[in-house]
Amino acid sequence: MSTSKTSILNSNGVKVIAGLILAILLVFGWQAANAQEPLQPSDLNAPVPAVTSSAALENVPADEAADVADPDAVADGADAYTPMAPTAGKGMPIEGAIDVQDQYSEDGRFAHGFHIGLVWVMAAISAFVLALLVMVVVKYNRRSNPTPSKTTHNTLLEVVWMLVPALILAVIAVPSITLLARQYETPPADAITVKATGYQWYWGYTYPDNGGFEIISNMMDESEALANGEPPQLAVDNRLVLPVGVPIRLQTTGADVIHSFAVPSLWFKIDAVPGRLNERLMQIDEPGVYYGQCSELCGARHGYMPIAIEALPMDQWRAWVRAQGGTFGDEEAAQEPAAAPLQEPESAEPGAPGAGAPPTEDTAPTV
Ligand SMILES: [Cu+2]
Repeated sequence: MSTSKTSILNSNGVKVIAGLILAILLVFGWQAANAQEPLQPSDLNAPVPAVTSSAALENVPADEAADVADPDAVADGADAYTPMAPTAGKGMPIEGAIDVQDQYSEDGRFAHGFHIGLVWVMAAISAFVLALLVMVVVKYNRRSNPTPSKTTHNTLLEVVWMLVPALILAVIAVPSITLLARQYETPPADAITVKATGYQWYWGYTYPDNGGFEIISNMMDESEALANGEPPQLAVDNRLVLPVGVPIRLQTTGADVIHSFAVPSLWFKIDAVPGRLNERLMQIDEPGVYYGQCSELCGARHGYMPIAIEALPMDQWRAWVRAQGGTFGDEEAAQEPAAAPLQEPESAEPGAPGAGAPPTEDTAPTV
């Protein structure tokens, strides 16, 4: 009786394992197919943004809007700045997406590539182990292999299964430690400093290099966000406006409790801790709107203090700073009256019309 029970278990076991393999392959295949598909604007839950209050930006794809906007138009006047319309699927989560968000910083692209590579390594190892498992189940079950071998050791095999995983880990360690080091890279001395302060429950952005003005950023109402063509619960009333293509020293601190400043599409996350100033280098590749959220449980409205970064070309960013009443260190220096060039007085030339009479015995200095 026990024999028949075992053989039933065996044949059922094979079926169960075959079913599992099929299921895993299907899930993997579906994920791989999805990962390859380019993100479509229609994938996005939020409506495609078309509403802006600026005539210049209307009917222009948002990724071109920054180029089309006339820099002179925003050069002076506090009311000239118009918040950029976000691009669907850029810098924001997409419904149904399974990969990390598309990256718009150098570190982000490096990390994304590493992530994809790791997924393939994991998939290969999983498939290999699964294949071994299936082989054992099929080849060495009681029916196909009634008299099992009594082998207990195999030196070569044991060395190989120690060395190969160790080598794989050593290879993975190289990009892994590189990424870690890149994330801790100190901003260069000429980086633009911006400080993000976490409050319960909103963000404040200070520009110490530009006169120290502060922008207070609160979450936008859902209806207002949707009317603006922005993703609800991510849109804010006042964005953190930053220049593209230059290093930014982003400092964080907490005014009350620990918050965390995180923007997935820029591969950026750093805690904002009361009594402590953290800083990290941020560099944004291209103009756009990039959304993030507080990523440290900080109280009742933790989920309602989103981050929205608007990255602008340098001249437009400078115009925005001026519109906020900000200043620039280099401009203050330029406004100082130029000092007259130093030159020898005319009288220094012997025999020149302005030169005095040469010293005589009476006028010559005595030692
Ligand atoms: Cu928070």
